[in-house]
Amino acid sequence: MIQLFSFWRSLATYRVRIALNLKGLTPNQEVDVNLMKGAQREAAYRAVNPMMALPALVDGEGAALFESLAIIEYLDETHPDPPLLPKDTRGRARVRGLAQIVACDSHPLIVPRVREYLEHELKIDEPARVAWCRHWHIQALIALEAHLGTGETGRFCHGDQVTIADICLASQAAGAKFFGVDTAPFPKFARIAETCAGIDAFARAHPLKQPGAPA
Ligand SMILES: N[C@@H](CCC(=O)N[C@@H](CS)C(=O)NCC(=O)O)C(=O)O
Repeated sequence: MIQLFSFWRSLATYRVRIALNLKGLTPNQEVDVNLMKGAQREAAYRAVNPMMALPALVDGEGAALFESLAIIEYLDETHPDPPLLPKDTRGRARVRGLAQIVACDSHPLIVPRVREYLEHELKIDEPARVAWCRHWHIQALIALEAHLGTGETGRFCHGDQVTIADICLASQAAGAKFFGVDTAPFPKFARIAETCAGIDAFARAHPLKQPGAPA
């Protein structure tokens, strides 16, 4: 029994949805937590994930798992085929590093709780908030593009197999669209994003394909 707490627009949930699809897993239940209505802060969800952030995943008995990268590595360990990390230690470090640029350095700066704090507590107006989000997106794109310029990059971020780095890259690409960031100046990033978009497991997981997403 797999239960996924999700919201169509959530980029972190998009990452987990891609991993589930790649592993051939379908949640038995998806629980919609409407981030636009602040449902992540209601007591019911706070009891599931005290960080009040999506996603969370319940697998069988026990408490919910939280943090997209931790959930994806859990899925990779419990369902090893296809593997989402390279076999070699250095390769795993590189893939995790690329993934963390997205999930730990860039994405946390643009999530609703940060944007809402900028708006309500610091009284920063909308154009400045948008500039903030775009700035942190672009910083990640600059770093990723440089890393993708090495010989370790192949059809995907690391060689020719999909890894967690590609899952995170896809979420960065979706976020760039949401925030109006042009990825054309980052051709290696854009090429891999396009390759991923052509894979069914990525395409089906896309935020705009989820229930509740705008047409
Ligand atoms: N580092 C977390 C990020 C979780 C996160 O911030 N998720 C966003 C949606 S993508 C969220 O639920 N935000 C709620 C909020 O900011 O109030 C992960 O990768 O799972």
